[in-house]
Amino acid sequence: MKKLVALVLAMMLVLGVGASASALTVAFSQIGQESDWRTANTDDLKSAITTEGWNLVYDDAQQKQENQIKALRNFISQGVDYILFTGVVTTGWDEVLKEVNDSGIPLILIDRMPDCADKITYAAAFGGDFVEEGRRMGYWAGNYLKSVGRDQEQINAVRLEGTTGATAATERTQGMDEALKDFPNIKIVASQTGNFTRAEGQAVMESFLKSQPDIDMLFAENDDMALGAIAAIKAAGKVPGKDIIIIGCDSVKAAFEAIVAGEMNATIECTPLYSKFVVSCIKDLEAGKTFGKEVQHPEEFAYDATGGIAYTADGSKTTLKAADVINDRKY
Ligand code: GYE
Repeated sequence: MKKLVALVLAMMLVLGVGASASALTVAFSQIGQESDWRTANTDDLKSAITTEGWNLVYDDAQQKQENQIKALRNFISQGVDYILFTGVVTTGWDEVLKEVNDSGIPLILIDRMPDCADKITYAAAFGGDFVEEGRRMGYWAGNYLKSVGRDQEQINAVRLEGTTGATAATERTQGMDEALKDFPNIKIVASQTGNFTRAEGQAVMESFLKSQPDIDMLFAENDDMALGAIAAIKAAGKVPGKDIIIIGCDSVKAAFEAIVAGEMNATIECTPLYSKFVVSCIKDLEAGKTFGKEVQHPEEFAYDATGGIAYTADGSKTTLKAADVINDRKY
């Protein structure tokens, strides 16, 4: 009898029959924890993966590319089933992503795309359209000024850029510069990185307020930097949202609160919620479906105090009122 039990157990081991035999292992190399957007993105993906009953291997790189490279190599040696990846910067991924390809582990790109994307193989890609988000920041600003009769006035704007070398920063800058060509009264007089964090947004805004005597507008490439800047503006004795028009990006709940309080003027949406795309993508891949190489962008909106301000080049999309959506925003 004992022999029989041992034999059955051995066969189960060989066949991989057991509690977690069918559970997938999904690894996720995350950038860090710099913003409310990032926290929401991490929580959303982590909880969706575990809710599916899949095993999660998570790594927080603390904003360091070398940590992400190490994490990816660990994922390969652990033989995980899927790798989710977003890169802190755009360049320098060629070698390690080729290693991922050589391992045969399907790679799913999310959020920030690496510049070697056309040279590697990946199963699918989901991310924001950062150039378009930058354009929307510019169009909202120009159209808002028109709506309050200030389109002939010279407007001095400062800009808080995101992490240097990150697609979310360089592409938002690019889109904004493109849109602002249509509004020659808005001039960017200073532009510097605030690393997508509140603390650095505040510190850089403090230095802008000292070096620029007359700031009318602030473009912050994420809401966290806008919120940091609001503290700096108040400390300098100015009224955020009135003396200085503030446009952020992401549309996190804290930005809606600032808009409702009259301290911020608009936020262009960039959703952090990728789990619904990623989970169904993995299920489809398991069922043998394939996806193209194009990045799939979720539908996104823009929000301000009044609603009704056009934020696209063709004027076809207009803002929603932050006060109307604030209670539904979970992050
Ligand atoms: O806008 C910012 C975050 O890559 C889209 O990273 C993301 C950006 C987001 O830190 O808040």
